[in-house]
Amino acid sequence: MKTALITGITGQDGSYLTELLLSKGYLVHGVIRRSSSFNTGRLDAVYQDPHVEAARLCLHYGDLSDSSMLASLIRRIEPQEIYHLGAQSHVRVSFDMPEYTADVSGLSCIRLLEAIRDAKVACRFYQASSSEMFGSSPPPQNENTPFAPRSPYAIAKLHAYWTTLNYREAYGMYAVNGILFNHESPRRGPTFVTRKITRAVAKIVAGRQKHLYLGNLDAKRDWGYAPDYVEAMWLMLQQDAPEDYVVATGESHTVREFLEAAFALVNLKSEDYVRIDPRYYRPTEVDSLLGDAAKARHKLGWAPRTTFGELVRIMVEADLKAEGVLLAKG
Ligand code: NAP
Ligand code: G4F
Repeated sequence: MKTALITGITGQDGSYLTELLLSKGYLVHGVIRRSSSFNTGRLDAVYQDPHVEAARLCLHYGDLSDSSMLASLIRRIEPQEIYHLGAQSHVRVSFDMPEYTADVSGLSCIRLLEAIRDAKVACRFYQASSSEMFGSSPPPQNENTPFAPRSPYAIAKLHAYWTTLNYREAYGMYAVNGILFNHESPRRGPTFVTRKITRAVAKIVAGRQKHLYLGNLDAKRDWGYAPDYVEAMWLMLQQDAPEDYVVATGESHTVREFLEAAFALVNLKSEDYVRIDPRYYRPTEVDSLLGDAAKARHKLGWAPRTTFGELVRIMVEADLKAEGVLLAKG
């Protein structure tokens, strides 16, 4: 049985990756933050009572700012694979908390890589890098596109990106960057734009919300489906040699297009409900992301399985269900 450690296990990607690894027979360890309320909701479907001897999901309290905790955990569980998904992952929030973001989304990568070196374990390492690092570089973006970061979040992620590459070159470690473009799902955090839209659609239909306040509707994103993307993460750690990969759909849409598609599913017009609130503008915006995932397709055999239209429908339907409303078929 292989052992994996996931940071950010309670997040969107962490929960889907946990399901994937458990289905492949892994023993999965995850780092969770101590919180005054439960933060394991996304893991409910796979949660296992730690008192059961054969439990294959083990959760450990910790924080990405705490090197000694991370190091002792790695020494104790000796994972063969580490998926470093934990981060302060909200771009707009990174302008409000730049130092914290640099620490948790940037320096945490060094903490983990140093812990692996120190423990002398043969461990493969995945760094959750981001298309946000491409910033103002014009689309399409691939592994050779220059980085031009536009947010403290992107700068933090670049620190981690270069650290991963440096540890691979300097110490011969199997350490890779997955440069993932935006990926969404019904488990997406509610303050990211897609989920904010689909939740609002459902609440408007249910009569519980009147308006939806948004920022820049002209930004373009390459949106995929999170369960498809965690498969690419796993594939990256199963190769003969460590390399970095872009993961994307190769299709780009504006926020306005996502908005119109979501409202159209319930036969409403977005302009009747949407209001623009400048508080959601960013001091510097990433205007256009469109990924070229040819390398992942050829070398990993990976391809997205879910279209833009299917993604919008999956998310709207899930939020309608949560509000107790069913969407008519067709
Ligand atoms: P997410 O839903 O925001 O999850 C982030 C995870 O990190 C959560 O489990 C969170 O714990 C944990 N975390 C945050 N601060 C922490 C800290 N100080 N110590 C320990 N854990 C901490 O993010 P996601 O969408 O799953 O994304 C996963 C990773 O991929 C992130 O690194 C993100 O930056 C990166 N990424 C995401 C996308 C995307 O489109 N989703 C694209 C490219 C890269 P709580 O649950 O307690 O908050
Ligand atoms: O959904 P968003 O907040 O995602 P963003 O900034 O692209 O970042 C996400 O994808 C990155 C990959 O490129 C990840 F690394 C990162 O962790 C995160 O998962 O915003 C998407 C677009 C932006 O252009 C934003 O300005 O939507 C625009 N937007 C318009 N109104 C809004 C809103 N974004 C948010 N969050 N909230 C709004 O009201």
